[in-house]
This record gives sequence, C-alpha cells and structure tokens, in this order.
Amino acid sequence: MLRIINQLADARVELQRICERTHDEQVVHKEATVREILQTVQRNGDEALLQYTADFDKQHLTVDQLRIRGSEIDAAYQQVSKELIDAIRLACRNIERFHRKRLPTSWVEFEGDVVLGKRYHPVDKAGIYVPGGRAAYPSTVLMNAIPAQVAGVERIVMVTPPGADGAINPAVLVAAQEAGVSEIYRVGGAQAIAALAYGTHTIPAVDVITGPGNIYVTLAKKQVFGTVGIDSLAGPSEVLIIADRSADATHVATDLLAQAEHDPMAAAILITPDAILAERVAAEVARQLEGHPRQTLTEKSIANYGVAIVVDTLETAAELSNQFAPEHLELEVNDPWSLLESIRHAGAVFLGHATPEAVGDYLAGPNHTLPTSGAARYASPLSTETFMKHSSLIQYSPRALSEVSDAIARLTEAEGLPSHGDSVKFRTQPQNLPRRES
Ligand code: HSO
Ligand code: ZN
Repeated sequence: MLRIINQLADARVELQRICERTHDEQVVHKEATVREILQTVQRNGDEALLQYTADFDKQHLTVDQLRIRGSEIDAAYQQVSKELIDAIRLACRNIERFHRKRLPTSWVEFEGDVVLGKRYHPVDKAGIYVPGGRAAYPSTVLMNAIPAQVAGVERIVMVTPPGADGAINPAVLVAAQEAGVSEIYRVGGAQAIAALAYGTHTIPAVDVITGPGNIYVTLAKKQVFGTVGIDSLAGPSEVLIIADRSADATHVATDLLAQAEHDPMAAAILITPDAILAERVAAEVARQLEGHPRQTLTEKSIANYGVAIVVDTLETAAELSNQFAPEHLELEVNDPWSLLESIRHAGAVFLGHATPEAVGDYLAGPNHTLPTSGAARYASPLSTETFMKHSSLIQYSPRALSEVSDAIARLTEAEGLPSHGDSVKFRTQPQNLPRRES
C-alpha cells in the first residue's frame, strides 16, 4: 500500500530515511569477504575465477569457456526476434547520437606569449560489468558500451556471470555486439571486478570499470578504485514524481511501479499539491499490483520505500525534491519547463505527461546510469567523459617567464622550496647561475 504523508516535517524525515536506506551494518562484513576475493584473484588469476564461479554460480567451467566465442554470439542472433534486434539498433543509434554531442574536445589558447590548453584522450581499455539473472539488461550493455565506443576506447571488455545453464542472456550478447564490445567473459561478482582491475592470464586489466551490480560488485568497485577508475557506486534505483492536478493518476501509478519493480530496495516517491491525486494514485498502485507478474518484489518496495507526499505548492515539492536529489525526476505538471527552474539536483529530468522514465531507460539517448542515493548533489550521469581524461598543456616564452618570475620567487620562498625558485631564476637571470668550481 502506498502511504500518504500530509505533514511537511514528516515528509522530510521520511525522505531522509529513504535516501539512507542502503546504510547497512552488514556492509562491514561483506567488505571483508570482498577483500579476500580480490586478493585471491590477484594471487591465483583464472584458477580463482573458475573456483568462485563454481562456488557462487554453480557452473564448472574450463579456462577456455571463460571467453564467449563468436559462435555463441551468432547463435544469440538466432534466439532473439528480428523486432528485438531492430529495437536494440534504434536504441543504439539514439544513444550514440546523444553521446556524440558535446564530446569533449582538445583545445589550445594563445594568450600573448603563453599557450594553455587541454588535450583529451580516451582510456586504452574499459571494463563493463553487466549483472546476470533478473537484472540482465541489454539496455545496460548499450548505456555503458556506447559512450566508451564514442569516446574512442580501443578495447571494451565486458564481463557477465553465467546463467543457471551456463549461458548468457542472448539479448545481452546481441546488445554487446551491436554496441561494439570487443570481448566478453563469462564471469561475474566481485571476482569479475578483480579480474578487470588486476588482469588474469585470460582477462586483460583495464583502466576504467563501469556498470551496475549487486552489493558485492559495488563494494569490489569501491575497493579497486585507485588501481582503476570507476564510474560511480550504484545504489538501488529511485524515481521521484512531482505531479499536479493535470496529471493522470493511472500514468503516475504505473511510473511509480516501473521503478518499484526493479528491486525490493527501489524507491518510488510522489510529491503533489493535489490531495485527491495522491488518493487516486495510491488506489491505482494497489489495483495495478494485483496479479502483477513481479507482485511480491514490487509490493515490498512500495511498502518499504513508496510514499505519496501532499504539499502546499509546487515550489515546496521542488524544494523537497532538491533535498532528496533523485536519480530520476518526472515533472508531470502543466508547465514542466517553468518548474524546472526550481530544480537543482537530479540525475535525469523527464518533462511533461508523455515522457515516462521508461523512454529514457531504453532509447531516448541520454544515459540511464545515473547518480543514486543523493549523489545527484555532486555527480552526473555516465558519459563519454567517464572513459576519457585530459592532460593540461602549458608553454611559456622566455619573456612570459620573466614577467612571472618575481611572483614565483615569493611563492617558492613562502613554501621553502629553493630549487623551485632556481628553476625559474636560472632561466630568467642566467647571470645568477651558481658558480661552478673548475
Ligand atoms: N531504471 C533503471 C534502468 C533500466 N530500466 C534498465 C529498465 N532497464 C536504472 O536507471
Ligand atoms: Zn528502469
């Protein structure tokens, strides 16, 4: 049942509780387990991968079964419908077009005798984690691999755990092929993250690891950060919907359920100045849950982290939303672009009545890997920049160096670093070079 909250103070407490829902005391214990897995893979390489795959995934593989063969990918194309392949290709085109826009480009600027600039390069190798089981999403493959491809990454390495029959979801394989993944390995969990970070005989060490996963995968990414770069630490998914009386209760309810059905920890929040809409949405959520194919899981997230908050104005709704900094924000209001003016923190904003989050989850073009758990206060969606880095460029002429030499001298004195000072002085005042004993 979707709870309804009418008091602002209660709403703030509830939003805080939902935002902090992943703070789990068992994490400390899991961190130790993950550390051991990382160390074992670092020590024993492929052998450790096969052992963990037998223990956790119940699949007894040989080393040469780790890498997915071309024949398996060809077979996957026979297993999925032509319509699904077309849909994957449409999504690919839109995602690629969006990520090509504003691709970071190198620049140099001349300011008198000074040249400054930034020079962008992709990383050499990227690793993409794709979850298995219930969360084996082809869309996740596209949203991670295409930005890497557009960034110019030469080698895109994907890892994903084997299913109950040892195989990989064929739609995931087709998506990987369409998105330009270079190689795919049948391994998941913290052990797969270890392989990507440290490399094994079979799996190359990469420079950046992206992609969502369960708590073990997330903790592994956290622990290998520093050895490699990572995109972000993904928490469970969230949607916050701001709706006014122009919204359709059935649509709002469906959008809440579309988030709740992901995960029992997913959060689905409605904020509205219309108390009647809140009642209708709650009733509609209950109705749509009846006989829902993922009813038990979805009911759990609605019961734990689903809420409808009734506020006085849309401005208050925007303020609460900024406090929560949602991963997905839907503005189901009469004038979404004017409400957008008040929104500062959100991973992705879906404007208007015809823009359900699902359009962005799959194929609008923007990335669906977004900051969760309040991280939208300081973080951004996954993008080509996740797979790029830049070098700063600096060139001074002798004259430009003379002009700043006094300032540098003062700073080097203040920091007590005489060779720093000399490195400028010996160039600008060569008469002051130290006398050499002959
Ligand atoms: N809403 C998810 C993405 C997704 N939805 C994949 C469906 N498939 C997290 O942004
Ligand atoms: Zn989704």
